[in-house]
Amino acid sequence: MDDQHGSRTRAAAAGVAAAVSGAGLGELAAALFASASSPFGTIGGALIDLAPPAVKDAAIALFGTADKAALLVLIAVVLLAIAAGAGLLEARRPPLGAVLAAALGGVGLATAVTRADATAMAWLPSAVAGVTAAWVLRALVRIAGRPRGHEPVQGGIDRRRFLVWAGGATALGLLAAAGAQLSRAGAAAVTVVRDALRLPAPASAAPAIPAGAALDVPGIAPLITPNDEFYRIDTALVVPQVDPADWSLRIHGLVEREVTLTWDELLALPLEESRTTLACVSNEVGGDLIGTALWLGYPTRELLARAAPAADADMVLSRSTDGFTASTPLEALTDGRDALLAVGMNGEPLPPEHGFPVRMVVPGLYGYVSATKWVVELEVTRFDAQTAYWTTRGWSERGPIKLQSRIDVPRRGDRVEAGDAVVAGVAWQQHVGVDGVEVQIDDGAWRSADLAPAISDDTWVQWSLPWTAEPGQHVIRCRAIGADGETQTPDQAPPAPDGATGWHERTVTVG
Ligand SMILES: Nc1nc2c(c(=O)[nH]1)N[C@H]1C(S)=C(S)[C@@H](COP(=O)(O)O)O[C@H]1N2
Ligand SMILES: [Mo]
Repeated sequence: MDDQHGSRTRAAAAGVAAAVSGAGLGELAAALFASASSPFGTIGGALIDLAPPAVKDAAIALFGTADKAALLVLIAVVLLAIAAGAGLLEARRPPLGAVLAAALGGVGLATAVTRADATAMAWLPSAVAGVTAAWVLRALVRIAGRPRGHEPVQGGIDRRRFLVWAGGATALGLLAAAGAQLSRAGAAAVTVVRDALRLPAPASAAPAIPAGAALDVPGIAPLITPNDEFYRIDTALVVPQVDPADWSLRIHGLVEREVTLTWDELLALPLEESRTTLACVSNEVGGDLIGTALWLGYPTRELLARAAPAADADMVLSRSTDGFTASTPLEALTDGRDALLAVGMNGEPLPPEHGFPVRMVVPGLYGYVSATKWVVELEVTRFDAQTAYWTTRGWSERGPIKLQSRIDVPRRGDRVEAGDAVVAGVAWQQHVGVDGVEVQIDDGAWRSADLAPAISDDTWVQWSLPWTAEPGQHVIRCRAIGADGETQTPDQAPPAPDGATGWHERTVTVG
């Protein structure tokens, strides 16, 4: 019994060692020859694309912007479980385990070559990973000896020999993965290029922020969100590395003239600056998937005018280098709002994870239908002809931002002292604007909060209200009034399919 147990453990260990060596060598091959086609990254990316929308929404809700780290861990756990299973299978029915390992490599290979950003060598890393894993698995299981039927193996197994080989294969894999990491860091040429970049001064600077727009209330979200605090949402497991020297934007489809724009051509254009609040459709009521930045870029309206869209076009499908797409109403890109092909964020080139070198920013629309990062293509088309990434996964094809408000202060879990206190937060409905915010404490009357001057209708606005806090538990809720007269609805809706609604409520204890 013990022996059989031992041989099973060895078979599973052989599977894990084979997987680690295959994955490690595959990652090294990717780092050296095809950086976008890391087996881990492609299989993970495929899992993200295949995962039911509900799973993705749950991941975002559970882990927020840490969803990537959580996903990487999950993929690693799943792959290790499959690897252990392949080891057991190989011990029982050789060469089925090795075939399974090779097949996984095959899946990685197929995914890698069909991804939007595939290069000529995209097949190589997964092929290396699959062949290595299959070969190592066969060799290790042979060394481990295999149980015949249900008979325990009698003697003959050199445990030390197995340990040495399995350990060696694992160490080799880990070393290769470390080498891949080093080589990636060295090849982070794009980061070096970005660090050395000086963006041109804007031809048209953003107006000054009105005095008093930023309230002096500790704990309120800063009016302008620093880049390193800006929420990040995308489907890219590995941040795409786009060298501006290789970047170009192609505008095509229902246009009179196709237009291609290079990085140097883009920077030579008169760039404009504007402040816009970006918001994610997955943001729950009270959530923090929202932020405001100073963007620098070229107006999409000017750009599209060069291409001259056909009269029957009503949508622009923007495409990222990694294949993500967003469907934006043509009107929103041409109607005069500050819709930008952006290169700068808060005075710096876009950070890599926010779309370096070029992304879209469109006031008034959720990010998933407008804010394509690492953008390389604008296809002028029609809503009835094309669908975007999230639309095929159950989200609405259009995503105008809904009227919302949020309580920032008191923060959750804050101890509020009895006496003079303050309630404060932000409210937004980009490109419509906010006219007021009302606050209700417990079942009291709705009171108008003090609204700070807005930067523009395209940004969130801060609000505050003095409050004489009496000891005990209190429920604070807020609602915004839009510049079009609409009062924020109390009806609760989840983020899917077109944005959450409802009032933000916070329970606080005073005293
Ligand atoms: N290439 C690419 N661009 C993308 C996405 C993506 O998954 N891939 N996600 C969009 C979504 S859903 C949002 S909310 C915004 C978020 O932009 P940020 O990460 O810079 O805050 O990017 C948009 N642009
Ligand atoms: Mo989003």
